[in-house]
Amino acid sequence: MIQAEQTLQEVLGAFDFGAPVVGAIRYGQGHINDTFVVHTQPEDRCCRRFILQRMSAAAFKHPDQLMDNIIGVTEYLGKQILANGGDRSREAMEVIRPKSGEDYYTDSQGGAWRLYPFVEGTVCHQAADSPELFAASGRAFGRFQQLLKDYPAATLYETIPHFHDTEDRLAKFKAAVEEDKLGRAAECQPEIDFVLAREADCSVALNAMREGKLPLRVTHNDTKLNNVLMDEKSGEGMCIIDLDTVMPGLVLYDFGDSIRFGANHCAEDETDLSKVSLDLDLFAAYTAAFLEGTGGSLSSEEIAYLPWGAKLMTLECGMRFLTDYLVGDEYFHIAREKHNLDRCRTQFKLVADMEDHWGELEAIAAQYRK
Ligand code: ADP
Ligand code: GN1
Ligand code: MG
Repeated sequence: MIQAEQTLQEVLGAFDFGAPVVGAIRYGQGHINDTFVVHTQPEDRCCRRFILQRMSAAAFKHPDQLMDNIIGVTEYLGKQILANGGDRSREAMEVIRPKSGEDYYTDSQGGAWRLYPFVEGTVCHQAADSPELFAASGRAFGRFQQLLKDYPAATLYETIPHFHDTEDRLAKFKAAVEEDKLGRAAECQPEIDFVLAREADCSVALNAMREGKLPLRVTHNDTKLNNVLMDEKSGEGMCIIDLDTVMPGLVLYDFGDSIRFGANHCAEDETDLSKVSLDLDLFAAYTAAFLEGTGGSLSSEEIAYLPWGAKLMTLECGMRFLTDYLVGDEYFHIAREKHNLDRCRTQFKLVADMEDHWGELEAIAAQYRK
């Protein structure tokens, strides 16, 4: 795939920004899409900003279906927010169509691009510096799921098939180890063994779902702290972004992915593993807030499985980073050699830490069981 910058001028011409564009630069710390902030200069007021994204071709094979989902979900959320007396322009994403009137623009190289207004007056955090901040993100993700509880799930395309199917992720991981096409497996043997020792864990949530203990809901599936914009004044969660993976899923995916990313004091790619550990206070704060956000709608069984959500999302993500390292870094953006291996190692350190504190995690969740 050619650099997004090479078609940027063409793409800027495909949208009506309502004022001259004065700049467009790379933005944010997402691992998947190519994100740019576009600055425009209207004559009569101050600069207006937009988020322009080239959707990842490695991740999303059907941008038309992806955009269909996003337009459906953002319009639905917009109506609910208006009905609740909220501020539609700040609390929900909004797709701005290209001049052609289609849902997104396809550039001359085949890249698929979309445009959103920049949600102003918000902050995007890369780490949870306090339990209050982390709790605010939990309330927002819990509320997001509540708002979508009656969304017609059957209309949603599966944008990435088997996204949180941990058994499938395990099978793909094993295939990558087997093929070892770049000869990288030998240096990752401890990490490979770590996964193989936890094969049975990969089926825990799926078995519970198959046994009818856990229902499918409409979930976000990528609930990292940097996928919620916080109001810069109140500190509360303002707008949930990165809706690429809104699909039917288990509630524990959304809970677990937030814990994976946010309940420790290190970046996902920290190389000093002695610094990486699960913060139980952050775990407790998020649990309380997420459940508050869901408005008490989770079953006792779903609450009981929340610690499994944390462990499985972390194990699965580590496995995904490792798989990508083994196949040659095709999926996640990397900024240095072995970046995906470094990321994998932090995830497995967190998994081990969760196992060491398993009783405490279960006790925290148990407080909220009915
Ligand atoms: P990726 O899938 O690559 O993570 P995201 O959609 O999460 O892409 O966007 C990457 C980053 O861009 C976000 O973490 C956030 O900082 C910023 N961002 C995305 N959409 C908006 C928006 N509408 N307003 C302000 N910032 C945004
Ligand atoms: C990706 O898109 P982004 O950067 O918010 C990935 C998640 C991973 C995460 C790891 C569509 O999230 O599944 O958990 O990286 N998103 C997709 O940081 O694969
Ligand atoms: Mg993101």
